[in-house]
Amino acid sequence: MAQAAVSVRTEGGIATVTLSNPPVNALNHAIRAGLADAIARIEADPAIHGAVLCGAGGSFIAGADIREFGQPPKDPSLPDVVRMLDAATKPWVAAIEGVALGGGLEMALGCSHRVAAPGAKLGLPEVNLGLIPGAGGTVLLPRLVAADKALAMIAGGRPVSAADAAGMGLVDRLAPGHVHEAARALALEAVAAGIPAPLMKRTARPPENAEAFEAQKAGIRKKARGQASPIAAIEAVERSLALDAEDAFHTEREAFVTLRDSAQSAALRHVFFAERSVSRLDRAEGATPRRLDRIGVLGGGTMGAGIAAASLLCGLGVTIVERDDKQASLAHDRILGILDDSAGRGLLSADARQDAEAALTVATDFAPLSACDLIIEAVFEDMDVKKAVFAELDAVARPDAVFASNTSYLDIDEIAASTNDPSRVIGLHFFSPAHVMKLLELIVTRDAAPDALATGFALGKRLRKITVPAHVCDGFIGNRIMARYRREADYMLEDGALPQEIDAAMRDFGCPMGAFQMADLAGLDIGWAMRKRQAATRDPSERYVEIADRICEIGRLGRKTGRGWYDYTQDKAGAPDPWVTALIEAESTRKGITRQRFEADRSWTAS
Ligand code: 3H9
Repeated sequence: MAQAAVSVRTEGGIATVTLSNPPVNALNHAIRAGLADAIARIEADPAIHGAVLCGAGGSFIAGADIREFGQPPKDPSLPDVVRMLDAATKPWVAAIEGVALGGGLEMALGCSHRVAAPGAKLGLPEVNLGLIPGAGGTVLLPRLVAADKALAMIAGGRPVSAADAAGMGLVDRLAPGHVHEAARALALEAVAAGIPAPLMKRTARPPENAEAFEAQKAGIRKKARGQASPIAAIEAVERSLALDAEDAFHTEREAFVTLRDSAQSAALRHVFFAERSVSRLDRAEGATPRRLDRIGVLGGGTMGAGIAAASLLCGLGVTIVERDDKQASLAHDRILGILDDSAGRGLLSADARQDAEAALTVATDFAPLSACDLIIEAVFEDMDVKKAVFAELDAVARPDAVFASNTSYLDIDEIAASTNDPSRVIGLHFFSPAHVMKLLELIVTRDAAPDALATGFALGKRLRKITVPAHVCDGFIGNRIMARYRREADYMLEDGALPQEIDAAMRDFGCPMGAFQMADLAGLDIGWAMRKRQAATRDPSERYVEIADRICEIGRLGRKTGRGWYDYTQDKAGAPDPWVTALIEAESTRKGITRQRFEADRSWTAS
């Protein structure tokens, strides 16, 4: 029988209120109504002295039910329920395990106390959906923790660990054992000791360092790149500090509703569901992924090293194979460079950095790959080279190991057919830099076994990537989209624009980098090889821009060679290069094109 949306069980004067809405206990109308009813009943019942609030299924609450946004509102609203909790005269202890996100954390803030399991994550990720918290998060959090900590959570959207939450005072107690029991014990203590003043009756806590707080806000504004919600988050926290709680609560709600009804939030909510619906494939449905502890990577160039680092960063063991000692040493340095960079950015603790290095094996022969569960080749983009590599793999790999090709364009069915067992061959197409980019294309080969495909999805999940299945075809999905988009950018080059102008317009629009910067980062050789392959079948009447080929022909292959569309020899970020400008202008002249001026279109900023 399905569990009720809200169930209440009372023992020894303490009620345990459990919310259930699988899979993540999103706060839909049934939950809100049931909880409002439970709060009122508990307030009125003299036999109940306190309550524990928990989520069913091993996790607290992932937030408001995003599917309900855009539908006519139904009372009680989430802010109403949070206010009821905040005003309760009896102790309410939130028992947090799994996640307490968005409206889920706001519920926990409404409670008088919070207990968290060590693995729990607490956050206000609304900003990622183009929103700010709308049930009191911007009012209650800065009344519990220092304003700079609150702003980081509200405008950054990234959840914090239970330990960090305890450190800042967001969580009263960590519960290494049974979180519900620990919450119950705290509720009993609070019955005796009394509860603290409701957050709505408190004043906001100033930042620990006023100057650093201003710098923090400036950093958030700079990173927002046209997105409205981080700016709205700063404004909401500023109002929370300046106004009394009641006024701040009302203005937060108004700002939330404006953002909720905006095109940006609608688009980001669409992306949220699209990213989840895309990682599905009937052929892998119900299949159990194979073991995934150690990944083999063939080739330690930009891509291979990136894949290895991405895997190490997510706790997997990695064996990387290069053709000789010199290349192996370069691959090793590249991987450690990425780990150090991640540690430097605070994404990896010193201990985790050491563990990751210890989990790395670098080899110059295939024998150590026999210990790997999944082996990804990232060698030179050439069919014969890839087939030779897979033939060698057949001889050393375990029979249940999955083989994956990271090819960008080659026919993986043909590669698979050259192996002893094509059912274990899939494609895993990473995007550069592989430890950063979230997209992973899972190429569904003709004969792939369902559990080999499920293993590909499992790896994507482990690496925290969005795994998109694609069938075997030239360029799969991402690169086919890229090819069209680059074609238009190349036409613009010949017609009058310069790479730095196009890239600047794209960055202004909100892209992290422009098309030419991105090409330099990924390396220009793969696209060049693809264009050479397509040359024989290209329609001669189709417009073809040769500028990129001219650049590659003299060995400018992007960042890795110091020069590409930009010059990286003096400026690490890449400087516009007069040589490239002269080449582009010469190509326009050669084709008899009168160069025109392009302006960045800023009309989109108005919507
Ligand atoms: C908010 O709270 C606003 C308030 O401040 C104010 C309101 C007035 N709603 O990601 P997964 C679904 S805004 C509805 O694959 P995981 C998801 O679509 C909200 N559905 O699992 C998927 O469905 P399906 C603030 C949701 O284990 C299934 O659950 N909260 C919601 O990798 C499993 O999800 C957030 O932004 C939701 N809120 O990750 C948190 N959340 O199976 C958003 C999930 O049909 N959620 N679903 O495809 C997450 O970050 C992750 O889903 C979570 C689990 C970490 C919870």
